[in-house]
Amino acid sequence: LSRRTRQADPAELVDRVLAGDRRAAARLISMVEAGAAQVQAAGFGFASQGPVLRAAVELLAPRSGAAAVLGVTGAPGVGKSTLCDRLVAAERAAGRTVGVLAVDPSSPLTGGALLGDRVRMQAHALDPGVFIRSMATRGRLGGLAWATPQAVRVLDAAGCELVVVETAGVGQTEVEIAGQADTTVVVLAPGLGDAVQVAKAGLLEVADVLVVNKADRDGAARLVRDLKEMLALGNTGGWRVPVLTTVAERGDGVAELGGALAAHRAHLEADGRAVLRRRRLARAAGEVRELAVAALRAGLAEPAAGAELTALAERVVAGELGPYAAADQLLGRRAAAPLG
Ligand SMILES: Nc1nc2c(ncn2[C@@H]2O[C@H](COP(=O)(O)OP(=O)(O)OP(=O)(O)O)[C@@H](O)[C@H]2O)c(=O)[nH]1
Ligand SMILES: [Mg+2]
Repeated sequence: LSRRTRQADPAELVDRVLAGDRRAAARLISMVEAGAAQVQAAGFGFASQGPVLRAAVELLAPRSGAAAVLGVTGAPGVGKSTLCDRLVAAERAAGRTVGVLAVDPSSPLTGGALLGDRVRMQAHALDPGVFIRSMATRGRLGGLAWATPQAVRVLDAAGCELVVVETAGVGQTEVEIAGQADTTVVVLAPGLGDAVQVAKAGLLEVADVLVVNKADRDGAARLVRDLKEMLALGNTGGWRVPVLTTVAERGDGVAELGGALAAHRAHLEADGRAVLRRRRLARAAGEVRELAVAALRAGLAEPAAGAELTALAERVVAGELGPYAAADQLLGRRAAAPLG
């Protein structure tokens, strides 16, 4: 009981994370998850874990940034987790430490996948070189954008050489998160959405590698052809997006995928340095923006702000003030409340 209720000491927690202590990393990610839930809740205010999380992330920030971040995204059920599991095995065989963050596994579309991820990745459960974490951000996606970069930072600081972020779904938030990885793999499967849907969702633009998984099913060749045609229309820049086929369940094509990922990494470290820099900036900018927006919302949810809002609303109703001017006043007086 005392372990659970004791307020953590951020400096001690950070020391343990930096030493690669999995339980400390898990605890910090739980705090991120709890924070995300509060970000999503209407009228949230940061509860007891806020200050600890804030202090810990600030201490971790200068000690992170070494990890390669791989985004794996695509429609629910295409086989992302199965593929990640295979990639983790390959990375481990090469002696590298890996962290896997499966985000939004509890969305209504994929219900139950949380358990599925655990089962699928169980092969690595006892491997100290692998850290697998499903991060539930129930319901709305607001918390996802807030939580993901911070959770990546924790795994990075904990010494994971590769951090894999799996996001299920093809909504704007998932696409944005995927686009903030160093390398993004977009996974498709026959019968689970076509190339046009992927293009419409903006996934072609963020894809560095396209994978048609479940190539044991009918329609894979067609999907590959469609994707290649679409890529031919828009393929510019120094990197040619490969379209690979895999049967993740059997491990077919996974070595080729590993080769493509290594090639993209090499590209980012040579001609693509500007791309890597841009993506890391996008990741940091997203992190900062989400914290700022959350702080602003927290400030507006305070009772004092509520009273001021009521007073302003009365003047709007009375015709004395326009709604824009009222909003300006509400914001102007209220520098965002510091988070935590
Ligand atoms: N036929 C076939 N089935 C596969 C293949 N790869 C994965 N599957 C199956 O497809 C189902 C979904 O696989 P997951 O790896 O959970 O897919 P996911 O994309 O992670 O799913 P969500 O996280 O729910 O979006 C599972 O039943 C897998 O066993 C494949 O190459 N061929
Ligand atoms: Mg999955």
